[in-house]
Amino acid sequence: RNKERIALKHGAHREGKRNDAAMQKWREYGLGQFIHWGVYAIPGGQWNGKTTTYAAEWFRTSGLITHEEYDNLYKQFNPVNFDAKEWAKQAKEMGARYMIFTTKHHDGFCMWPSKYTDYTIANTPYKKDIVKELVDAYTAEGIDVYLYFSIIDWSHPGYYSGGNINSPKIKETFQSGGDYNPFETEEQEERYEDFKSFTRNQLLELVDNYPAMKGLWFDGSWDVAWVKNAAWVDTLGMELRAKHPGLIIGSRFRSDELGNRHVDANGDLIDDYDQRYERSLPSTLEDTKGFDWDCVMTIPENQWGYHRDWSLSYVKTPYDLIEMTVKANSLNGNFVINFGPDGEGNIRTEETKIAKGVGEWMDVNREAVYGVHNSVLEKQDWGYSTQKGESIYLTVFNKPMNDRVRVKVPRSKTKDMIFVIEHAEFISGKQEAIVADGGRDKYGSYYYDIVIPRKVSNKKEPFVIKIKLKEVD
Ligand code: FHN
Repeated sequence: RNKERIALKHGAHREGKRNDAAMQKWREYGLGQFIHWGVYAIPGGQWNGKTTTYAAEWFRTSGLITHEEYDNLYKQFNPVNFDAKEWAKQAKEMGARYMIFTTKHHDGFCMWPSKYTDYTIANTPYKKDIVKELVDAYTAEGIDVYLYFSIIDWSHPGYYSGGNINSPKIKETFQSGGDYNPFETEEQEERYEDFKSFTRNQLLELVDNYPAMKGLWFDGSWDVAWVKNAAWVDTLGMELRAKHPGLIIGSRFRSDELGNRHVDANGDLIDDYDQRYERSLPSTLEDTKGFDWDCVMTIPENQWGYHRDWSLSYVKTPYDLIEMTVKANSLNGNFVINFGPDGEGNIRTEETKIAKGVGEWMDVNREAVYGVHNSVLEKQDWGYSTQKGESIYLTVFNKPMNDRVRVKVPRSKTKDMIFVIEHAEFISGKQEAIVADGGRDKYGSYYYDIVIPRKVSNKKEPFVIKIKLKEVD
């Protein structure tokens, strides 16, 4: 944190973490699901025999379809196979404890029957309120729902970008003093006022319509036009929170008045958790700056919406996703796996298989993922460790050739005391582990070897050892 505090009106409204019950629950999720679904699922990255390699949910800008063609796709949107209960069941089986759903992506198409535009699900052959079906089905499964909402809306005549505040040139101009005006004409600025009212109306509508949802997940808030309206956005955030006590909003909603996103000019996190980890994970606890955070991850590379051709990039395996999940948990974050259902409402078979793979592992090892935080152990080469109360979970991804997991225990703060492993067990089958002396290094740190029995060693998946430490003299 910076020493000299800058007086900000619209920076963070809190120093440190939010600690009410809703946020504590958020912190304990461990694993979540993201769903990107909208009319872009109809082309699925392909049009007139041509394929885009770019993100399928951006298909309107791919150059393969005219804007007019794209803007009329909704007239065909009829996902007859959509079964919210089936999706929720699958997410539950995967082990997800929260789900984020795209109510409106950048194209502006609304998956709920918004009163404020005709470009909604109500005017498709399908007609039914998809957001409601999902909120109800997931909530019934005990999975908390968060509503994704794109600030960018290509369907609204008043929408205007002004450029991306992340571009150094734009940020510098914005911050160079004076009253930076991103608008080119007065008329544009006036129309943006309509867009702001529209956005506010839609957000209040979502909060009113779906009281069971737990939070709003914003995206596309990098436009200078939006950033310029930081004071207004801040007020809107307060209005939404007042309507829905406990509402969770991440750092992608608003900027401070100096154009800083996520973290304000004083180094404080804006809103409830850090949303910067898109398809990336922090490497160390220091990287996270002690903020709450989650990571959202695609299964192929940067395809969020449905793309017919998954041969275009590497496709992550359940193993990859499990490793990222546990790594995230070991650094105090939640991990969120994205799904992109097709235009008929099917979750593709590859995704179903992956969800099953992750779920089978979670079935046995969920204790190492849910409600945990970073452990007192330092990062070690065999994998990642998490902790809940006195239980420390070692999730082993790199199995040593000698079938012994060497664990370095922390040094005691009290002279003449040392930590020993009091108890160790493999959580699959609750099998007690043999712990042998693993030596001591010249700095006075102690090591223990946990012997991996053949039954565990023969398995291909990562395994979890639960240990308890005890301080002895
Ligand atoms: O442009 C979007 C993208 O399509 C996707 O929705 C991701 C999800 O985090 N967010 C944006 C890029 O940051």
